[in-house]
Amino acid sequence: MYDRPYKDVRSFYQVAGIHGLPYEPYDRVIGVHEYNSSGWVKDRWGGYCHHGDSIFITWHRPFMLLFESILVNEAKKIALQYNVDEKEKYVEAAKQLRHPYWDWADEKAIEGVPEIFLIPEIEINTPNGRKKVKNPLKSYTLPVDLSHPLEKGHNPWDKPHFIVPTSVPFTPAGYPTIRYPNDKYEDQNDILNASLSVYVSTVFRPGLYQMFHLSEYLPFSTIGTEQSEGTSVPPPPSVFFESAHFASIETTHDAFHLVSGGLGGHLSHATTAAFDPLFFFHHVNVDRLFALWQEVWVSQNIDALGTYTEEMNATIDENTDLTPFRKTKTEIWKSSDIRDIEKLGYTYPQVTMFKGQDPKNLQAYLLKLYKPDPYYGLRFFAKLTIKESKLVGPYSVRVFVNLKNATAQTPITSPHFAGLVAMWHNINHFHAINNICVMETVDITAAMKQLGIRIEIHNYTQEVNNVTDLLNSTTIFDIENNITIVPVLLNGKGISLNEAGVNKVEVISFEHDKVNPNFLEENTGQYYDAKNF
Ligand SMILES: [Cu+2]
Repeated sequence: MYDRPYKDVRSFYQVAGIHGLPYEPYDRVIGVHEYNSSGWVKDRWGGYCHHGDSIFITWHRPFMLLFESILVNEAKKIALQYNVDEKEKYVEAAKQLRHPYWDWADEKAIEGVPEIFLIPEIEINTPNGRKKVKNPLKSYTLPVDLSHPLEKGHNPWDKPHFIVPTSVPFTPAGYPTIRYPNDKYEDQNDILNASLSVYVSTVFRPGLYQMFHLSEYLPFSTIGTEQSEGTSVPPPPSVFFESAHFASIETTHDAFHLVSGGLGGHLSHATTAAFDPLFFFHHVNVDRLFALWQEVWVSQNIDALGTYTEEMNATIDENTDLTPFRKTKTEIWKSSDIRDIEKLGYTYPQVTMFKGQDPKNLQAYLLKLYKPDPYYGLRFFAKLTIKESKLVGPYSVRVFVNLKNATAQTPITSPHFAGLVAMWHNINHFHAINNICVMETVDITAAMKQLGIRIEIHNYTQEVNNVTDLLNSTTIFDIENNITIVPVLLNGKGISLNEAGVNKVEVISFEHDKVNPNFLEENTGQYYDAKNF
């Protein structure tokens, strides 16, 4: 795929270029929903990919399928080139080949990115014997310029005066994709692994743990939003309101993008992410998480995707074309076509393992697999409301517990660091003009435990305020003193809450170990305190 001419639709360049840059048609699909009639052409997102809407997760499925089918076809061709005594083995292997996933929430991920993505060279058995080759999983070298040259000093060819860019990196032809570049345009894998290790326990595992409890498609699939108070404009039709208090697959996915690319890295920006080969291992994993979630919650319910249309109008629903992915010469895949992965010709190990069993068994397995820390039971969350149009991402909003003077310089390895919200996806224009806020949560339980903060279930009857007869809401939490919110740009620079659009923080708790819990049921939660900014 790397070696094909870059204009060939089977080339890595063309397939990776579907997601964001270079904003050119793939396979001549120019899309029926091009944003050209509403007067905001200038701001429009030029890639095909969907983020921040209900088909984020379904759009990426045919994307992975396309990549995988091209990859497998290449493998089949290469297999035939081996000499007679090896050929059969390789032909069989090519038939079995599917694009692998990397589970970045597995406990092993705490040790960092697997070496196969980091080493510069690998030794493989080619049809012409054993050879050392440039490792195709470490980076992809651009055949043509990607994006446009930045200010002087910010372009890789400016080294040794290269300054890592804060915006979308410019990659000249002949330069590789990169993660956490230093001032010589070299990968900094030590920073990548150190940051990843923190994210695994603070963001990824708690995120997936929450996500596998969600029984409804919309809160599971995308970022929760609400409209700012005092806005008179009616809500845009494509926006889903009143979402979960919890992590969705998309928010957890966003955090992976931030942490894997770092400042100036391709994975950090939706416009360039798919050019890093690690992107596909990440997104096949996201697809796997989707498939597992479907097994837990949807397998018995053939109308499940109906929830797409319940909350949405005709703008985006299960019949929206997932451009540019062709199902046939004349038809484009739709979300309603890609529900059943087995019909699409693939599966995942844990899906097969639990086939035919009560979905609760699979859920229990997944909850055990991603249990963020040893403490089941009552879990505490900081829920943040962030105005989406304030600042173009990527940036993160960090949450610290009991560290009032925490700043952007406070290391995320601090025991006070609870987790973060990744503001990754591009500003959705509908959201911008309608003052849409995203609601995201950070699980602060592990940090509280580590700091010795009492988290056992309180005997609330003891804590009713004698005067008001109400529960004493500050029994555990006094947000002013206990919770510090620190927004940080990719370059490590701190910004104010106002600049980052942070409007509000609330602290809530839920019990996770109730039988068949559904976090969306209001009455399962305990509300402690809120602070507006
Ligand atoms: Cu992604």
